[in-house]
Amino acid sequence: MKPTALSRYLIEAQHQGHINADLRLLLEVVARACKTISTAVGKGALGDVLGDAGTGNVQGEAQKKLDVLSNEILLEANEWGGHLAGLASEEMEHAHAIPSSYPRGNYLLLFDPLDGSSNIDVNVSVGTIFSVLRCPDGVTEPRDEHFLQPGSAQVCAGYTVYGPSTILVLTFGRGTHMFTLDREQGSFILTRSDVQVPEDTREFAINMSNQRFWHPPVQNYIRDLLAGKTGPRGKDFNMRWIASMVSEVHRILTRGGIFMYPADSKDPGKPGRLRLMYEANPMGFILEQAGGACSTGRGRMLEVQPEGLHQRVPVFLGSRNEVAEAERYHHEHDRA
Ligand code: FBP
Repeated sequence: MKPTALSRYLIEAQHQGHINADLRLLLEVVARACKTISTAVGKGALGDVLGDAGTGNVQGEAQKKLDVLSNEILLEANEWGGHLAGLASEEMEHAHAIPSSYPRGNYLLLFDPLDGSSNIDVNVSVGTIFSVLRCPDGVTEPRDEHFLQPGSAQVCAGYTVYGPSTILVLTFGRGTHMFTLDREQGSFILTRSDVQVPEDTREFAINMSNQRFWHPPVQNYIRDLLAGKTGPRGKDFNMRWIASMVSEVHRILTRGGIFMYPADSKDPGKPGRLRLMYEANPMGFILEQAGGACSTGRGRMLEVQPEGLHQRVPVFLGSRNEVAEAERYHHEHDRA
């Protein structure tokens, strides 16, 4: 059978009534922007794109040159297409309404232009994460508050991982599908449809260096994982930590696992490290559509009512039964 390119896949989804023309266009534009980012990431030192930009983002984190460049690529590509009412990014303090000089559409796009960017300089995989929401009726100049919708309201979510191959993973609520970039042809080709995450796992991912700051339920849960065969879980677990969420989620979609970035006492002002709107929610949608789960440890991620564009949350995601197990430790602790 002839391989299916993303464009054809989206046109067929439109013909079947699963997406409308605007959403198809939006996804085509995001995919094109990701190809451009993939080229820049791939050039590495030859493209003069490595290292710090010398600036900080809204959260006070040092920006890499590629953070800034990826943000510009996504902004520029999406601004004039006519399918969006507004955009929001990890790299921008506030939402950006589409200027009145361009046609406006009904969607809102949120993105983390280059997640895991601390890995760029060491040539480890990084990625772009995005989430699509509907612009509330009657709103033509969307502001931050119009983006504050729970993850269950997402119409589409995806990420692109820039690794040995560049892979775009997408859901619009009808399963999770993977498209690999054919670098010669310049198009994304469907390489796995209806991905299913194994329900059980023997692999976990957490930054162990934060152990002394973890709260009791996480301490107890990880203690029991580490106890292995002779502990209460009765099986040995393996551990991975890439420090690049997109790569960790990609591994989990491929062979299962649980990934965690819990809240801790290191900086009590920060309820976790990862951001709800453009990291946890899109990954949650992607995982649920693949039979996995995404939780705050105390409840379904997609049901969290957001309070801020850059809000942080504790994250437990991956194989469904293991995420349920992590939640059990939280509920037991809360009951005691
Ligand atoms: P950024 O959004 O600032 O890139 O941070 C997110 C992230 O890089 C995740 O991709 C990764 O899982 C985590 O931070 C790594 O954190 P740590 O440096 O504590 O291991």
